[in-house]
Amino acid sequence: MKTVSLIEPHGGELCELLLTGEALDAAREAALHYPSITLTPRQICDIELLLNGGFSPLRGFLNRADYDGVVENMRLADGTLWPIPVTLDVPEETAKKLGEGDRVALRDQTGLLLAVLTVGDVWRPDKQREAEKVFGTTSTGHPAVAYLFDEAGDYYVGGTLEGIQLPRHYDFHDLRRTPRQMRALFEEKGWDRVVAFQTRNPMHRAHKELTDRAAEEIGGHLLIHPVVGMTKPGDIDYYTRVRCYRELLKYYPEGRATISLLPLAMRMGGPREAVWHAIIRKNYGCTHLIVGRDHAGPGKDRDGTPFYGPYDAQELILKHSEELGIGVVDFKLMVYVPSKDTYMPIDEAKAQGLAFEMISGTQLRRMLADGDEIPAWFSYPEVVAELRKTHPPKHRQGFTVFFTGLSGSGKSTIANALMVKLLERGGRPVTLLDGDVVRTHLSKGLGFSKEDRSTNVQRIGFVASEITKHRGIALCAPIAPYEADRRANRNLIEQYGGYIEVFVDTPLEECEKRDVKGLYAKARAGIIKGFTGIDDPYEAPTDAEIVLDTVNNDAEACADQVLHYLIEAGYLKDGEA
Ligand code: PPS
Repeated sequence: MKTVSLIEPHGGELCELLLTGEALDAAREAALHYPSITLTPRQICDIELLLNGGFSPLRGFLNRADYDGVVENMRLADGTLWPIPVTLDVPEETAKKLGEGDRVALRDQTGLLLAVLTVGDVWRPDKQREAEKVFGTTSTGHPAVAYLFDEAGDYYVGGTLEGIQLPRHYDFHDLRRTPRQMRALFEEKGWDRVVAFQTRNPMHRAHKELTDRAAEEIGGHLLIHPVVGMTKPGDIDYYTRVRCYRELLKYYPEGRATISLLPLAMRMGGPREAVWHAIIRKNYGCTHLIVGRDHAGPGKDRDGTPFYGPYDAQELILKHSEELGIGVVDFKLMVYVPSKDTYMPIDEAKAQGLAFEMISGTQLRRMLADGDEIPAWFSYPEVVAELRKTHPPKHRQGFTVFFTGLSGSGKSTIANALMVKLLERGGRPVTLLDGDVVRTHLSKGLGFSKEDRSTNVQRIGFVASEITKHRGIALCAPIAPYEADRRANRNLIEQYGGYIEVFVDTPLEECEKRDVKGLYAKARAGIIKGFTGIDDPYEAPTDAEIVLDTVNNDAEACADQVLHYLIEAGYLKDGEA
């Protein structure tokens, strides 16, 4: 570990933007007459840090000159180092109504007034340039670039803020400290040197060891400062993480460490984000920040290329640490050395020719899903117990079996057969969302246009995702002719449990021959228009988990094939549901 120390205890000037007293009452009153903008979840995170001083020295959302400077060379117009554009993005119709000097009420999604914005510049940014310069890529495999291109409004509104109140939180009150409260706590405890640990993942023994070492190294204390605003999609939810951190905290020597939650919306911007993290931590009164391998990196692009080099973030932050006025504690990956029953940096273990072990986040998830024992050297029993509560083994998770295929392919019959087989086994509740039946309630009134079919299929997906989240079994059997809808459902459901797509691959001729409902005859006669397979498309799945052949196998055999898959894949345990 190498440290660079430039100590200025308890941060620099704090730029809090919250009004008080009569000014607050007057602003509240006046805001009744201003137009409103409802902030997005990410903007709410940003405004919290603007108002509470976490983003000092910013006094609002960036105006154009500041934005250009930040994008081009990481500096505000006055030359101050600032690496990430903090902008208020809005759709064109909102932007068109705004001009310099206008005042706007900024509200959360429930209508709560958070701040008044005095508009400065309104402009259409060059998003390609922003992505390229700030994140070093225009690939939407990068979450912040995907957000910028697909979700952010096309215009930015800059301006200064007068804060009315901070966004409301109903959770973990005792752990949510503002920069001012954090500084006050350090002062009260007499902690002059505090190293912050940034994290968006659960912490285990390796993290405990390295943070302990970092505090020792600076001769000070530790702030565990996890991000609970927005992190990388797919991360472990912060409620679980915070319960884990609380348990871990008990393992530090008395009085060495504390924890506070940071409502930051991460951009996963690697090197630039590391510099941002340093500024924020300094505002929170920390004197040092731990910066590790691939700090705030989004991992790899879709083609497997990493977005940033593993030590790019360390390099950039070290280059600027003097100007930032915060020390940097860099660390290498910590690994477990069984022969010494201890943790040490990987390069030390290698240099000494020692065998070592480690478990990656992905491996840990797999071990939890398989119900495997987590070794004691890796984590603490209380932390593992918390993780197991929200990440039960596969056979305790919910799942969705999504049948797709032409009308008359046999979806409903097989799904029904599977349902009774699951009910026979018992254990978990089973819901069948059959195409025909769903159209009598959930999707009543929808027709068979492309839009209506999408709505229907995605409604089914939404209900299935809720069932899966609550650890039940959802069996769905619509035609679901479009790949995009099936993919959307898969993405949604996989967040909560299993998604198994079953392509009931019955050829059109066979479906037409069966024609149980006489609909193919009507479609051929032109009585029904837009019938799937006749004059409406069916996009056959290419990535289904199971493909069923109903010509050579009866419904029961097909249901057994699915059941067998569910057991093999671990969703069902032999002998129980
Ligand atoms: S979709 O495309 O997924 O929304 O279709 P779905 O909700 O499964 O409804 C299919 C059932 O509706 C009957 N039906 C039609 N199917 C396809 N195309 C057209 N135009 C159509 N009109 C009515 C048909 O009976 C389907 O039932 P299944 O059980 O699939 O045979």
